[in-house]
Amino acid sequence: MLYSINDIIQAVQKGDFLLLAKTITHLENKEEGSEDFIDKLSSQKTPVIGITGPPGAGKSTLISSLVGKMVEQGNKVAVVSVDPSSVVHKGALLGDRIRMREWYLHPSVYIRSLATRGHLGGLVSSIEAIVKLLQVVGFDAIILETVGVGQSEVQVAQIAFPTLLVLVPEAGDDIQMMKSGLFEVANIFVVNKTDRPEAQKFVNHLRQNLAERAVGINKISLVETIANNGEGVAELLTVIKSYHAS
Ligand SMILES: Nc1nc2c(ncn2[C@@H]2O[C@H](COP(=O)(O)OP(=O)(O)OP(=O)(O)O)[C@@H](O)[C@H]2O)c(=O)[nH]1
Ligand SMILES: [Mg+2]
Repeated sequence: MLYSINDIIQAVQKGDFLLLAKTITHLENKEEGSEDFIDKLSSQKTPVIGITGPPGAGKSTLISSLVGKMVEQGNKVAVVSVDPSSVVHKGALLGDRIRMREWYLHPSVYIRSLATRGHLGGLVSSIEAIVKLLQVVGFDAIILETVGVGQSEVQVAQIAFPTLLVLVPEAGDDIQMMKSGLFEVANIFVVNKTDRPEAQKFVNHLRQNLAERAVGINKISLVETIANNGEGVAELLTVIKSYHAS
């Protein structure tokens, strides 16, 4: 079921996301006419902020806090979470409903999960289409959350700018991330859960590692946060905006 883009825009303006949601489902399933519909849209440069990192790093908590700051500043925000596993899907979704509870019914916030049933590869083109639609219908920013370390996540990360890699001061995760291509495509490294002991050691180690690699023209930033109490999140938003300004 495809609606006219103007009808979708008008509904979104009023905080009614039903037509948008139905259209996204259509695109997600690559139903007939999807490609044509998307091709006809004029592109918009609405910022797409990528947030990626290992499971449980605090991505959703961070997003909830970021969304709060953005809404406070009068912005309309869409959050797309790409969930790689059907097994944990229901649990993850439930958890997110709790963590982002205050945003689910907010007229300035649209939240959408896309399940991949284990393989993200086939979904990448749908995600591109969905992001293009969200850019056109009147949001001020789009947040794209992905979990994991695979090549497809790297592809998704490249739709966004800047891409945030959320890490936590725990042994193992950092090594895993450094090996993945995500470490190469990330613009902002967020060390979350800095309330944990040994956090500073991790931050120093990471800072050193990044300094050794920082030879190209690409700007790399490191921000420390405690997502569940909002510490560092205002600074993070400022850093994100500095990328959009450049
Ligand atoms: N101590 C501490 N806990 C945090 C912090 N940020 C998030 N958490 C907790 O970490 C857990 C996981 O947070 P989520 O936001 O669901 O993490 P996620 O990265 O979205 O997880 P997935 O979507 O499952 O990959 C939750 O219990 C949060 O309350 C933090 O800065 N410090
Ligand atoms: Mg999450």
